[in-house]
Amino acid sequence: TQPIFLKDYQEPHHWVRDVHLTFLLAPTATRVRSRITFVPNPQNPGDLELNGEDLRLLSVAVNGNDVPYEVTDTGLTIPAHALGEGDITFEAEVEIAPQENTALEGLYMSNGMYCTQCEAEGFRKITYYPDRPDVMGVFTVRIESDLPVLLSNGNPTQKGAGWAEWHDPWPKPAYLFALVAGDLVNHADTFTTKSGKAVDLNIWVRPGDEDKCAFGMEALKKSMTWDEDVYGREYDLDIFNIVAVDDFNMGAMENKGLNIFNSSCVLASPETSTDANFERIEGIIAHEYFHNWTGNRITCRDWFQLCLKEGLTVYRDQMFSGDMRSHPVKRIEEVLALRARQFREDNGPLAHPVRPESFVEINNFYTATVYEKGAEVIGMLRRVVGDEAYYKALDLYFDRHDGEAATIEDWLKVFEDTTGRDLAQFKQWYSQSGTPRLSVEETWDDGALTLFFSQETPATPSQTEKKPQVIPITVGLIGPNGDEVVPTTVLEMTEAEQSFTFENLGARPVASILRDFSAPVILNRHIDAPTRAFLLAHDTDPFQKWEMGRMLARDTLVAMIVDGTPPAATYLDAIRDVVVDDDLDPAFRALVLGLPSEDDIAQKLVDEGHTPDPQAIHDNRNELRRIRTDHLADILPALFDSMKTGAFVPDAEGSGKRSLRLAVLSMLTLIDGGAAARAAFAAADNMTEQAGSLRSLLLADMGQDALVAFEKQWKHDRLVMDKWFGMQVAYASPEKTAQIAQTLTQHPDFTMKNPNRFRAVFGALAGNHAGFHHESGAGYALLAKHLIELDKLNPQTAARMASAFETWRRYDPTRQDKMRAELARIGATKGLSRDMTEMVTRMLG
Ligand code: BAL
Ligand code: ZN
Repeated sequence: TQPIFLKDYQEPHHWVRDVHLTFLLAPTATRVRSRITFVPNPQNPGDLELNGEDLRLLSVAVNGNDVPYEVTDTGLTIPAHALGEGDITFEAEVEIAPQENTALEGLYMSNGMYCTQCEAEGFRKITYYPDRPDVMGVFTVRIESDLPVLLSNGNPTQKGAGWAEWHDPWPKPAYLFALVAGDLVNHADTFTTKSGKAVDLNIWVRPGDEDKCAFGMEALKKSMTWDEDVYGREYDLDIFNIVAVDDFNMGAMENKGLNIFNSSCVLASPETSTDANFERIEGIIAHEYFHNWTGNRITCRDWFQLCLKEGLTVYRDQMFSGDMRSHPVKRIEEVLALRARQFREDNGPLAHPVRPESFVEINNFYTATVYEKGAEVIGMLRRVVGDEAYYKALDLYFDRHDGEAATIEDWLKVFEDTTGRDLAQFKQWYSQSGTPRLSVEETWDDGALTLFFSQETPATPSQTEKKPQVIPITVGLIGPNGDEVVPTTVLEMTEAEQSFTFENLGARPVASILRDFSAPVILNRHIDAPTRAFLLAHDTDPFQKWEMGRMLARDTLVAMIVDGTPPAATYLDAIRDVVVDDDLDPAFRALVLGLPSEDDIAQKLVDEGHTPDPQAIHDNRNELRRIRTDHLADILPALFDSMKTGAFVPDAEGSGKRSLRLAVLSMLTLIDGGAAARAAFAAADNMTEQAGSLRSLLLADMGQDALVAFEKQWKHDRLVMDKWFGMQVAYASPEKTAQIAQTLTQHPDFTMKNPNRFRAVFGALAGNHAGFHHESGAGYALLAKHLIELDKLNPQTAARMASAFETWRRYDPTRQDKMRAELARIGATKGLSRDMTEMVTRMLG
C-alpha cells in the first residue's frame, strides 16, 4: 500500500513488439499461453519485469530455454543477465479461475459468459505482462471453447469448431485487451466510412435481449458519423463489436474494436427504459466509440495522465449529446452533475488534481474530478484559444501523437504550437485541486460599468497554497428594458484580483456573468432577488436564465432553514412566469422547476458558516414544494394534460415534454390525494411515465400498491428491477430509509455479486440525504456493514461507494462521531483491500 508518484515515472526496461495469446477456456481452470516478443529499451536497460497477480504459473521460457526467474505476489522478474542480446521471445503458461473472480477485474464469468475488464490493471490477472499503458503491442489471440461466440480485439482471422482467432493490427496497451465467449445473439448492421470502408457492426446480447439493441445501434452509427464530420476521425478496423454484460463494475469499456458494456448502459426499450436511460446510453455509446481515437490510437503514458483520455472523451461526448439533443438543456444537466459530484469531491478529503500526483490504487481515481472537471478544463481551453485554434490543435494532436502514449505536456504543447500562447499558467488547472471561489462586485460611473473580480481557491488535502488560475469569464449585459446591450464576451482573468470595464453604455445594465458556465468555479455574487428575477425573465443565455431560478430557490431555502423566512412572492411569481411560458422548451421549464438537492443545500449552508441539519433541510424543502404547488395549483392540471406525448420517441422533444409533465405530476400529487399519479401509473405505456408516476407516489408516501404492481409486472427483468430496488430507498422518508434498504437486502433477488443491484440499493441509500444522515445513525451503520462485506468480493465497487462518507466533516459533532466511527470500523477490518484502505485513510486523513 505504498503510494506511487508521477515524478518517479521511468520508461520500462523492455518494449513489446507482438503478443500471441491462446486461451483454453474453463470456468475454474482456464489455461493462458503467451508468446511475447520483447525489445530491450536502450534508454533504460534492466531486468525483464512483468506484472502478475493470482496466477498459477505452469511454465516459463526465454528464447526456448529455461531461465532463472523470481515470482512474487505481484509479478515475475527475469534477471538481465539471463536475457541474452537483442529481442527476446518470452513464453509462459498460466492457469486462472474466471468462475471464482468476483472482483470483476481480469477474466471473469457472468451468467455463463466469459468476459474481461482490464483497465486499469486487470490484465496482470490474466497473464504475466508489463501491465502499463506505455507498453504497446500487436495482439493475436486464439480462443478455444465450446461456446458459440468467441470474440477478441481487432479483426477475425480464422475460426473452426470450438476455436476462433483474432488479430488486432493496432499496437495497444494491455488495458485495452478484451475477450468475450458466450451463448450470445447479435443485432447486426453496417457502416461505410467517409473514405468508403465497410465496417460490420454488432451488438451482442443474451438471447431475449435482442429487441433492446436498436437504439444503441443508431447511437453508434450517429457517433461514427459525428466523429468523421466534427473531428475528421474515421474508424480503423473491419468490425466493431459491442457486448452487453450484466455484471460489470463500470458503465462501459473502450477495448479496441470490442467495447464491453454494462447491460444497463446499452439495452433500451420504451417499456423498460426511461428518457434519462436513453440519453445516458446514447452518451456512453458515443463516449466509448470516441475513445477509439482519444484513448486507443493515442493513449496515456501512465495512469497519472488518465484525464488526457477521459477529460477529452467526456468533452467530446458532451459536444455530441448537445448536437443530438439540446445544447442548453445538456449544459444545465452537465453543471448539475458537476456540482453534485465534482464540487462535492473537491470540497472534501478526497479532493485531488485533475492530474493526480500520487496514488495507491488507480481504480480510486476514476473520479468526477478526472472525468468531469477534466472535460471542463478542455472547454475552458477551447474558450481561451477560440474554436478555430481548438480544431487546429486537435488535428496536430492526432497527427503528432497517433500510435503514442502521451502526456498532458504533449497535449498542451499542441495548443501552444498552434496558437503561440504560453499555457504555463493554464496548466495549473491540471495540478491544483479545489474549486476556485470567484467573487464579483460592480460599480457604475457615467456610462461605464466596471466588474471587479477576485479569485481564491480554498486549501485542499496536501495543497495549502493556491495560485491564481486562468479563468475565462463570459459576460453579457442586459439593458433595463430587457434587451441585450452587450453580447457574450469572454473576459480572461489571470490575476488574484482583476477588473474589466464596459464603456459607452446609455443606462445602467444588468450583468449576466459566467454564461454557459464558462469555468468550473463557485461564483459569489450578491444581487437581490428582483435582479435575479429580472435575469430569469430576460437573460438571452439559457444557462444563466436557469441559474437565476436556481439561485432564487436556493436562497429561498436557505432563508427558510436559517431564520424561518417564508418564500417571497418574487420567487414564486418568477417561477410561475417561466412555467406558463409556452415559448420556452418544456425541458428547460422542467429544469427551472427542479429544486436544489438536499446535499447541495447542506453544502451551501456550510459555505455560509452554518451546520446543516439534514432533517430540517428535508422538511423545509418539502415545505417549499408544498408552497410552490399551492401557488401554481390553478395551472397544474391543464399543464399536465398539455404535455402528454403520443407514441414514445426517446428524442429531446418527447423527453422534454415528459419531464415537465412528470414534474407537474409530482406537484399535483401533493394536492389531489394521488389520483392523477395513480391514473398515470395505471395507464403508462412507457417506463418514463411508469417510473415517474411511481416516484410521485413514493415521495408522497402513497406508493405501496404501485410498488407491488410494479414488482409483479417486472420480476423477470433485472434492469427494471434495479429501478424497483432503488426507487423505494431513494424516495423513502428519512426515518424509514435505512429500514427499507435493510429489508431489501433480504429480498430473494438481492445479491452482493451484481454491482448494479448493490448500487441500486446502497447508491440510493447514500443519495437519500436525510435518510442516510438520519440522527439514529442507522444509515451509516448499514452502509458500512455492507461495504465491509462487498470489499471481500469486489474491492473496486466497494471502495467507490465508500465516498458516501466523504462529507462527514460538514455535520454536527454527533453525526461526525458516528460517521467517523463507521469509517474507522471499515478501516480496522482484517484483510481490507488496498482500494478500500486508501479511501478510508484519505477520508479520515
Ligand atoms: N475507460 C474506462 C471507462 C470509460 O471511461 O470509458
Ligand atoms: Zn472514458
